[in-house]
Amino acid sequence: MLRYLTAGESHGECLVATVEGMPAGLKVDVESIDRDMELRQQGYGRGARMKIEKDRVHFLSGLRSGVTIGSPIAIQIENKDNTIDRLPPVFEPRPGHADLSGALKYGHRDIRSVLERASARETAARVAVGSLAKCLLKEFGISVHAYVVMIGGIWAKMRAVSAQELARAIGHSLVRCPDRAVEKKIISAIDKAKAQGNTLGGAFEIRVTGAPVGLGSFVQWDRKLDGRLARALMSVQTVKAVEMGLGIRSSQSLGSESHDEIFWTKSRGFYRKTESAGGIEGGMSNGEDIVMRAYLKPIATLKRPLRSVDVRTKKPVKATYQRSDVCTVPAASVIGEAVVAFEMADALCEKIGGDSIHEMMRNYKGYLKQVHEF
Ligand code: EPS
Repeated sequence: MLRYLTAGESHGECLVATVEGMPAGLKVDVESIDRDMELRQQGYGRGARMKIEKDRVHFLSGLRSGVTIGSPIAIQIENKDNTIDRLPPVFEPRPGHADLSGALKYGHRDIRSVLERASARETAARVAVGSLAKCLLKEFGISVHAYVVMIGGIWAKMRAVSAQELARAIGHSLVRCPDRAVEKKIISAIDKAKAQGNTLGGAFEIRVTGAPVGLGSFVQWDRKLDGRLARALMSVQTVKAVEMGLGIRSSQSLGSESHDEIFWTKSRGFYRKTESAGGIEGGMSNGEDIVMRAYLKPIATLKRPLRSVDVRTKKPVKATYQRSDVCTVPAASVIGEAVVAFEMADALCEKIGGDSIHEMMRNYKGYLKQVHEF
């Protein structure tokens, strides 16, 4: 089993993550992890904090000469803005943020003790962990790509392209959207929201390629792969809905239009020509691409704040504002990619087991042979 925890406050000393269960013998591509860290900081619509930070991973344990040894891996990310003890208290909760429920739950009169941990800065640690998981997936030919499909109600037109082409298109986009034609419209929508002191949400899609059939299981609710992926995505700050495949459209269609018919050829084995299920049936990967979408609300910190109540005086006030991003959908897609990569790596470890890459690879080849000879 692969598992991880993160710790750290937005303006504390640093963020840390501990990962357990990573097999021995995995060469960790620190450069690619740092590239993901950098990507999480980017995207049109990011705010002033991202100009201060330069997120990079520092491995504290679990590696020797850049290779995993099977022991827990600890990762640290420095906070340059580590002013937590000098920052003013906050008494005006933001509608849509963790502020009020967190303050009531933990008995914090000063909301800063909530917002410091609830902040999406925590996702830097999750990207580090997910990007590490991508190194493992890569060994088995599995890749995960996330890209923006909508911001502020402006939808991209998606067409089927190869994973490499997709990665190239996203790399060239300021909003990580493969449809260059809508990019300008999205950018002016972000500019408009910014000028109005507002924020924008949106949606991103994630595509996993190369996953073998049979990850996850139908036999118990908490082993279902779609449930695990949805939980991971839903736990990302601002995500308010998750869709597997064409889940929403299917709910409005006939059964005959909603399912992916099954075909077989000697070279491909079993396959589907459509993607309604998003590559998961009965809580298991079916060997096709896994496709899902996450929908994000606009972030809750508004320059033109909404109405709130002072937690001390109970009098009406405007919600707190110090600084904020206007749109974090491109950054959230990087985070979504990371959390999905981690769940896929966990499901892979569960299926083929092993304490070392060598052992996992042997099991993997045996399993693929079994599937091929079915
Ligand atoms: C973030 C750091 C935060 C915010 C943002 C995400 O920095 P600060 O609070 O110092 O400006 O930019 O946090 C939120 C969107 C939020 O709701 O808390 C980061 O590193 O991603």
